[in-house]
Amino acid sequence: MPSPLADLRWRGLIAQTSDAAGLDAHLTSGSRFLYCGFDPTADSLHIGNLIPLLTLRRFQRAGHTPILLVGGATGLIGDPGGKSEERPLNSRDQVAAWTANIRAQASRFLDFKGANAAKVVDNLDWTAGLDVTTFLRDIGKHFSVNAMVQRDSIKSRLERDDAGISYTEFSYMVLQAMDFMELARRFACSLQIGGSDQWGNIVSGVELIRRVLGQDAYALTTPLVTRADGKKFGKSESGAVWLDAAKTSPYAFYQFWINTADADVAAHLKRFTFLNAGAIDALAAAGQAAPGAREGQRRLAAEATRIVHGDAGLAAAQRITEALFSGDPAALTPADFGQLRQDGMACAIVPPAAGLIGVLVDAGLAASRSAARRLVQSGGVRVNGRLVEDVEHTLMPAAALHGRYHLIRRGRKAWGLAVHDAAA
Ligand code: 545
Repeated sequence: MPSPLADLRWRGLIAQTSDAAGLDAHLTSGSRFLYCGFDPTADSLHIGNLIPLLTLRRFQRAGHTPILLVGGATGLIGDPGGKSEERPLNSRDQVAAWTANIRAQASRFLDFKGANAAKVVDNLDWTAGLDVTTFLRDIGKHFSVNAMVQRDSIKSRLERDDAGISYTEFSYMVLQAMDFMELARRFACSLQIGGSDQWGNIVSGVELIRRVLGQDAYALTTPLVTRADGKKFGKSESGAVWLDAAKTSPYAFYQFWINTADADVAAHLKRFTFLNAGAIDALAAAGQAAPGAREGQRRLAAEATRIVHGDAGLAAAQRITEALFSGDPAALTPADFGQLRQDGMACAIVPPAAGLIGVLVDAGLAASRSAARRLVQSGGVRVNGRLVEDVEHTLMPAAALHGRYHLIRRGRKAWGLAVHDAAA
């Protein structure tokens, strides 16, 4: 079998591997099982989790079998890695609910059909029934506390005077190591991947498997995504970029990628799309020749939005983008207007025959009625794409899109929505 590692390396997706040559030989000599874990510490995954998810998919495309692990047990504990302080415990009900979300959301990225169909497991399945003396005797005995305190995630907390670490979080890596061994037993799973913050946890599992099962297992981490300007990747003006459409609309998601700096486009295309080297090199060349055209950004946005929100989500994002660019919202669906409201477009709920002047003030598009009048008289206001210069103009349901929506444009860049309440 061809090795997937060369492609991953070219894409900039390998931070560290244990035994690179051994792993390469292992992956080229047969179809293997690999896994990546996701703890239910929030109700949705975000853009940072996309890299390991897509990497699982890349391995699957190369003929290996991905296992998605949801941390129904580890989510009850909390990974101390990367956290400067102890995490608050979430309730069992909360963790169970989030586990269901994460399982459904992450599953969409994998293929559950065919010879190497993906699997989903929950570590609560083998942890819930484990009694404490068995755990301490069979698992704990293989861990040296002397070695554990040298791991970054724990060392950094021990070195601080103001924050320590509980025995609960200290034990976290033992649970993750036990998972890897359990999956090695069940499926002969031999590779665990994760972001570079997971290195210590993954290597603990590799060592446990060697000691207890006498088998080789491998670790591979992906780098944390950086931006050319050194700013933190994955934040938009309104905060984290989530994969859940109810938290970050497909339009907002698409715009996040459209706003990628020229210097980052090629690297993002490699990491966040399945486009091949030829296609990415061509887009990079096009970007050099005509930077203003932003062809790479548009392709990146289209590919990433399709991967996360499907064809319909991408079509909606492009429809809304085009409507706001041209000023003509005629093609927008009621759900598209819902996305604009969700994304925080200024919105006023209005009765039938609402006067435009008052609406401009209510939607925050004018500071006062007299300012609103001047705006309208000077030709600065369009309603559903049409110039309105009459200060007496009223917004009627009959003229609204879908009987409810008036998209108001002030000048070139400011937008607002007037919506006739469905109940009215
Ligand atoms: C648990 C049990 C295992 C194997 C792994 C785990 C989880 C792991 C961890 N991973 C992170 C995570 O974030 C929350 C996501 C859902 C809201 O904490 N100990 O669960 C992230 N991970 C993806 C990448 C990561 C990592 O899910 O590995 O590096 C982010 O890119 O932080 O047996």
